[in-house]
Amino acid sequence: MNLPDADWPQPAAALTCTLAPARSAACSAAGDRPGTGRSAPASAPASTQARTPARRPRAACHLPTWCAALLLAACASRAPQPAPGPAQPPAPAPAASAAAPAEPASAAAVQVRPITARAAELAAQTLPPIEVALTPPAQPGSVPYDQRADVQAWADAVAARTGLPIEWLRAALSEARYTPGAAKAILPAPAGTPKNWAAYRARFIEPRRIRSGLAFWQANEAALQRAEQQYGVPAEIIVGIIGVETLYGEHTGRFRLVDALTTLAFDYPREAPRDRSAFFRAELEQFFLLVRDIHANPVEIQGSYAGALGLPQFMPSSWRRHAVDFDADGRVDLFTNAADAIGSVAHYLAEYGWQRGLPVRHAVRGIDASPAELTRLLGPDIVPSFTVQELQRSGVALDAQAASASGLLALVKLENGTGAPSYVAGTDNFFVLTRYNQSAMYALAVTELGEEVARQRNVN
Ligand SMILES: [Ca+2]
Repeated sequence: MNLPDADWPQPAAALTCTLAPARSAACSAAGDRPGTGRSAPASAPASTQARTPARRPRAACHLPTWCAALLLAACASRAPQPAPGPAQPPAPAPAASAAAPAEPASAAAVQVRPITARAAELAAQTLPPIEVALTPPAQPGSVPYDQRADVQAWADAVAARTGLPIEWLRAALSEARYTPGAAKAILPAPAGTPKNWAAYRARFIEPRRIRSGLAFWQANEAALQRAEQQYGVPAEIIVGIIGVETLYGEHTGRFRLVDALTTLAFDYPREAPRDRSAFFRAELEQFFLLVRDIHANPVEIQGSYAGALGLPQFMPSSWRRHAVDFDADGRVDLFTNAADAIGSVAHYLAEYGWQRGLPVRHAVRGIDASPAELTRLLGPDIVPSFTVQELQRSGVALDAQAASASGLLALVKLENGTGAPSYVAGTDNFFVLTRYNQSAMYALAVTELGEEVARQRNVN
């Protein structure tokens, strides 16, 4: 989503900062820049530490011509705003945080229900990624990105589509470094690695995260309450999401976004089972538009290996599309502003069809179904497809609360390694949670973390 006009800087004063490389004091405008004042998480895993390569001297911001070009471009885009770029991409989750890697999407070949229709509608509003014939060097990183023909062609197309000055794009790409850690982290777990809900749950529903959740809730009670009133999303769901994503801002990622996204956009690992580089090229485009929107320096923004940002780990497209200025201070800041993060999470879920008052899931007390029947029930995966009565007739015993449920349910299976699997009956709101991170385990973990924080909050 585009920021309102009020978020644009006054002419000249702050514009040049958008172009300034990190160490180019000549063009570093004074003023606040979201993303730069955020405290670096001290306890981030070593594997996520950002590289800080020596940078070549750059002439970028000492060139008044293209500094002026951006000024013109920015002014031109005040009214009307430039055409919105692609927003939420269709397949990948917006919050692919290092803390909670997404599970692969499961096939759900069932009829499209209203809730999924809304998700599809949002996806259909996106612009397709700009396609280029990739010509990566044999050794990733051996040729600077700004000197690669494929990257140059992409930058030209982005400039033409968005109005971003080509000189600025080239300068930013000249700063981008191939990041092996991002290329490695994006790979799925080795084939044959059993999923384990119990282990996954234990990572997130644990004393430290619960304590932080209690403190976060206490400190942000008013914003959480307002978000619940405005968007219908319970405080505990928002608390669960921000807790699982970043431990309430402690682990927001230490990859330079321009490095991680450029790496995945143009040097997506060849050994990956699926090439998602087009998705990351779209996100890189959105990232450059975002730093323009928030007047940030592209080389100073840090996030996850997959390009997720801030307290809620929004991808750049999600930030631009769904983030809100929830404390009405005139700018959207998901890096340091908890109220903006809270409102943005709630707005995101509301946009994807969150239903006020609908539980996330019902407990499955037991299943007495033939293997064939169980396979049929699991076919739609996370997509709510069965009435309560249908599930009960098929031998699925649900909790008493489910008897009064009117919507459709999904029988969701969670593997427990070599142990017996767990099952829950997911509602439309369970499905909405998977629009944040396409993983049933993720949806259940945020739900249970939030519930546990709420329970302890009521006890204490
Ligand atoms: Ca704000």
